[in-house]
Amino acid sequence: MAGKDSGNLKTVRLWRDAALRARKLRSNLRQLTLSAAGGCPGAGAEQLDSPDAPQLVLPANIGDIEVLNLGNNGLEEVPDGLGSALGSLRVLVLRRNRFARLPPAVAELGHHLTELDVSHNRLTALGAEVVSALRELRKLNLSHNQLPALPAQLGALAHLEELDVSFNRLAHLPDSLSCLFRLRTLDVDHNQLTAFPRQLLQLAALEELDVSSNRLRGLPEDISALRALKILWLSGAELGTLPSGFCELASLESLMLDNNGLQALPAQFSRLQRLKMLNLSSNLFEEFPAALLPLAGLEELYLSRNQLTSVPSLISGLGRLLTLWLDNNRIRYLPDSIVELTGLEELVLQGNQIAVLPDNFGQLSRVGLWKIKDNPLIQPPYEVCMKGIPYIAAYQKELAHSQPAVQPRLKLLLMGHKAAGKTLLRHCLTEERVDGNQGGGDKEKSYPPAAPSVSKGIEVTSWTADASRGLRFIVYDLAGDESYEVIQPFFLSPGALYVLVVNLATYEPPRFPTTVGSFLHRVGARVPHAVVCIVGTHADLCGERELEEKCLDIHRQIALQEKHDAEGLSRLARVVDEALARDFELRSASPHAAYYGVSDKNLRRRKAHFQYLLNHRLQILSPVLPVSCRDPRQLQRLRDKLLSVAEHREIFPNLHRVLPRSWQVLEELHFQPPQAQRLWLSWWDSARLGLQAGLTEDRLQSALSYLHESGKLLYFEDSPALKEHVFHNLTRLIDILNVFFQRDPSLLLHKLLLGTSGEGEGEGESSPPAAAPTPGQELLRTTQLHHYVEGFLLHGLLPAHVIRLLLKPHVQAQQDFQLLLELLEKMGLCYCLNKPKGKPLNGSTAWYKFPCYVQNDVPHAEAWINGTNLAGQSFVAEQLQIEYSFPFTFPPGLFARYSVQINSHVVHRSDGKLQIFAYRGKVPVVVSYRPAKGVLQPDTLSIASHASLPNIWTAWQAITPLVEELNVLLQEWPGLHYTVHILCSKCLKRGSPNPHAFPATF
Ligand SMILES: Nc1nc2c(ncn2[C@@H]2O[C@H](COP(=O)(O)OP(=O)(O)O)[C@@H](O)[C@H]2O)c(=O)[nH]1
Ligand SMILES: [Mg+2]
Repeated sequence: MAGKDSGNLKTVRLWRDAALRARKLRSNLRQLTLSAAGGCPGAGAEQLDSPDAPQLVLPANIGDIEVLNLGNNGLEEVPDGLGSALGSLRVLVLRRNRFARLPPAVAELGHHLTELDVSHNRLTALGAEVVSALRELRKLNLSHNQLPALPAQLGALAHLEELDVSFNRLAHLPDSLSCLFRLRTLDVDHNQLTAFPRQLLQLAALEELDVSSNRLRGLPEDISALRALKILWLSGAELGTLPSGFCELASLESLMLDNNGLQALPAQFSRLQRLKMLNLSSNLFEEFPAALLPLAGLEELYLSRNQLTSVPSLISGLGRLLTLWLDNNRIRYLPDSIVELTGLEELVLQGNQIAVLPDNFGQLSRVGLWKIKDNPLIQPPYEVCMKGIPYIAAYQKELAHSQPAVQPRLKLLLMGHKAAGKTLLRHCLTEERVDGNQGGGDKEKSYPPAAPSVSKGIEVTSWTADASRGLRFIVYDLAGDESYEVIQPFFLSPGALYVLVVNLATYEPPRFPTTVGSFLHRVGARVPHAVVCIVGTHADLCGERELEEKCLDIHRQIALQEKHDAEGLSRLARVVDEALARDFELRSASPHAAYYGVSDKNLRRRKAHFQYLLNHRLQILSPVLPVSCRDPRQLQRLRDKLLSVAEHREIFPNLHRVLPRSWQVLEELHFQPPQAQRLWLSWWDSARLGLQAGLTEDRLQSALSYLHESGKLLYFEDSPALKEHVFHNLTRLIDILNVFFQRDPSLLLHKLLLGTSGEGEGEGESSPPAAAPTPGQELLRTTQLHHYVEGFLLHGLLPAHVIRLLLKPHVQAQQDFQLLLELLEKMGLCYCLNKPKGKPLNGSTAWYKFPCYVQNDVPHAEAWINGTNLAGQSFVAEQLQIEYSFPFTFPPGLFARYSVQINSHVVHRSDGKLQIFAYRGKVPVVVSYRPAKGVLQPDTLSIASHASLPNIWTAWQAITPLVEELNVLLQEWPGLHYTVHILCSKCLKRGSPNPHAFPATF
């Protein structure tokens, strides 16, 4: 049975065992496999292009051969003399050739042939004489052909035990089929039947039947006649209902009923006591089918994509259950008894409405496949659930230890173009109310409280928006300047409220893409389902009419952009659908077909991703909210609006998440003086705070892990260099990041000069020596520093001691400084040029490279003097190139981050603004970013290498780790659409202007 969409491994295993058994039976036989001369296995495309069908010549003395495999040869005829030469043949395999009819020579083998495989050919008819000659046949495979009908003579093959006619064009089956008394297995799936064939009801020996993907529109009541049936596949058969006779199929073990518009099961369904696997996905069940509950032997149950709202507590009676899929329903809660299903290995709950998981959920410790995404979880909070069952167990244990606490906090992100009015808006919103009614003021402006800082850039503050309810916003003011592109994405996290700020005074319709559109794309790519509200500032500078028109225009263009994107995605999803409908064989017939050579499985995965993208659009709250920062009443209206959005339980379940009191206290302690001011805490410092919060050390890890996941602090439990430290002071960290991303040369120089002025008193071992400088020395130093600033802004290069000068106001201790550099590397913002792997530098100056600053268009060629330039080489050796293409939006800063991420894999690298030359061992690699040129040429990122053809494998090995690193980075952008292609250098050799792109499927 081919091409099943079930994801159920057990059944697959069953089939594999059966196949193995068949092969074992054959292994005692004398076998021969032949390939056509010149035919090269795997090069299917080329073979199909050649005009002449290949010819096979049979070797002499093959009279005693019992198994002959002529598969995969592009044959249209069998070799001459086949019938007479093979007097002992029992098994003939002709699959994957180009036969249009059964070769007449096959008839001559009829009296001894027991197995014939003609699948994956171009059969449009079976010769009646040939068929009736095959009277000894036990196994016949005709799948994946173009047969519109089967000859009546088929019914005369009295020994037939297995028949596969799937993936043809059959609208009827011959009546004579009812004579196949010995038939055990029948595949008729993916044909054009319009009703269940009644002939089959006579086949009392039938154990396995697949009638999927036919428009049966119902089953006969007397289907109960098929008493021996163990495996029945009825996927996508438009059944609508099941007759009660269905429940008499008492031998059934595996049953596929997905995608049939079923709303209920017959009451007697519980008679199917032997059922082990049941797939009811993609139906219309609104209630959990109660008739399942007595099926105590059930091991796998699939109920994905229905409309269930609850799960009965009696589900615990299904004590043998290993696999339970309930994703994409409307389930609001799970019964407490679900934790009794301790044998569960797969539990899939994604895409429901579950807010609270039952107590003792952590008991389900065998669950290895766990999916819970897209649920409004508050207890345990989303961040805990996402990390897996052990983390849930730790949370629930902790909650049992200490009281639950609700902590209404919400991250609010202010985004928008430079000078949109974000910072003033933040000040006005968070300052005590101008009308004076709300005296008292907010003492906790800065979160966590910290020394006032001079730097501007990204800023984070705390705003107690509703003191009576303790509701607090953590406000991130994301600088609009392009230089912050690399770090901005770090702050875009799920569950935040996004406020996109637009300056209405300067807004003009043509500016929509840069001031609104691109920001929405960015947020959508990072947080697909984010809640965005649009605030228009500078309302006081606009006339009433102007205000209205501009707000309306923004509104209209957002709708247009959304429509355009959704249509684009739907179009792409349709291409996948069409490719899927065409079937793998046809898809592989021409390299110009869409999704050439891509497997059905990968196509379905791709389709699921499109579906996900289409279902998870940004939630943009309309209308545009105009505000003047000079008008207290308008500001108050905006405050009220933001509060009402935040408190909307459906939109922000996060706000109501339940925490163990100890975790909450731990968090608060981290942000209290004196530790609040420090840049980081050691694990031991944190552990001491933990004890104060009532957490013993063994329980600290899960608490810190939660605080990290929810963005309260940074704690890298998996980094050897950082795991002993807790970075709790985000304000200071962000100030430090800002230092690197303000690209203003005079400001940088100013900071460096400030840094040097206090030199000598610190413990700066690597800094140049400094006595009291003379004016001449002063000048020299200034020139030198100027030089460093230039180098930084041009090449992104800085030596460690100059970085120290820059950070002087923020970081004093050498230890802090080292740690900070580790952190910057971990975040993927810079890499050390000359640090030997795993060893400290021997006294020499470490140089750091910040790829986002590299300005030179082409990499410097120094690194390539010993090597060879790829561009000049591509015609000599085979070029291997993988290209990622981003039709909607390219993640800002991705190239720079990627550039850091690959550093551990390459040597002798040389960086340009858009290109990196490097070596992997001795093999050259090139990474190139090509920004979009209009709509027709999207952004692309490619990874290339080359080698001579016999060694092409070395090129593959060279680029594979780089491809993997990119895939890891791209996982940070779940809402992003991109395609991956392997480019064929042969096209270039043949003089084609563009290489052909084959879809890559990893
Ligand atoms: N008249 C007026 N000026 C505003 C308003 N909002 C911001 N501004 C001014 O616009 C300029 C840019 O604002 P700023 O908050 O720094 O923008 P940011 O770059 O988005 O943070 C500043 O001079 C603000 O004073 C407003 O509503 N009305
Ligand atoms: Mg600002």
